[in-house]
Amino acid sequence: MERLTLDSETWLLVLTGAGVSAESGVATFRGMGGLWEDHPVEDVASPQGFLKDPLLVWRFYSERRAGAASVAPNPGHDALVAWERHLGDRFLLATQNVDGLHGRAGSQRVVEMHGNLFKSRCTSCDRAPFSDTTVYARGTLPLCGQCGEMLRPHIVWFGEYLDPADLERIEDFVQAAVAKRGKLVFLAAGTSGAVYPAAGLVDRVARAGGETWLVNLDPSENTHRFQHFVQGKSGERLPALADLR
Ligand code: BJW
Ligand code: ZN
Repeated sequence: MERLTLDSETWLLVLTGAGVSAESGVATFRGMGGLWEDHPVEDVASPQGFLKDPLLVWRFYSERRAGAASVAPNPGHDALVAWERHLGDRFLLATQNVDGLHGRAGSQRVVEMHGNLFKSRCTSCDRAPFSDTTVYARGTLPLCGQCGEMLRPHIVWFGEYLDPADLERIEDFVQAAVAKRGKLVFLAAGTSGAVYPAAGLVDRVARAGGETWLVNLDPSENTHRFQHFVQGKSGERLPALADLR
């Protein structure tokens, strides 16, 4: 297997997707076959779907809260923690996962691009997103304690903008690596490369002159845009991939 050297010149940007949590027992997104209980995923993960049937959407997210609370990080998550300890501020983890497993494993420099399953926010007032682990009973519509309007999961749905501050943090990292003349490396793991803007990060780093790696079970939609492809399970491949110097 090819190995990735992480030395004192390396600036490493990692992007993770659902595949990294698969070995923890969290269903991958496209692994659900694009359906949840016969509903197209776009119906339960879009603002239109929420307006149409908020109870259905809350049932979907409550079920996923219940599922994600009972799982634990796997060796893939742990490997990323070790790399971060080695590289410090020359490491950044951008995750599309909303399950919070990277934080639970011990990762600290994490950008949760698509939000967090264990947070909610108000659909109406200026109350900040807050921690919410509640698994709401079927038929319960949670309301804001401040204004009485509906709460919603703190998740980035299809057609919604990612938090510009999150995208800026990723862009700042790339620019800092270039400015410091570091060796910029991008590694994506466990992601189908189908959803933007995350799927475009490989091109951003390539344009900046960085080296690009993909660790994935199957070839992804954008495999050809990576210089190195390591096929396999992230829980097995990541712990063996890096040479820490
Ligand atoms: C393993 C493994 C193991 C298995 N080890 N590997 C540019 C071009 C075209 C379209 C767009 C574009 N820019 C924006 C869009 C629209 C849209 C989009 O990308 N659509 C595409 C489907 C074409 N993007 C958006 O709407 C984004 N918003 C935005 O850009 O706003 C501005 C804008 C709006 C409209 C138009 C234009 C601009 C928001 C995207 C939000 C995504 N949200 C979701 C759902 C909510 C979260 C939730 O409920 O969980 O986030 S979608 C879903 O996909 C989820 C995931 O985070 C995301 C990515 O999925 P991921 O992680 O890649 O998982 P899978 O299941 O797809 O793949 C798993 C992979 O792992 C597989 O390859 C397996 O082989 C592998 N695997 N086991 C290693 N053990
Ligand atoms: Zn409110």
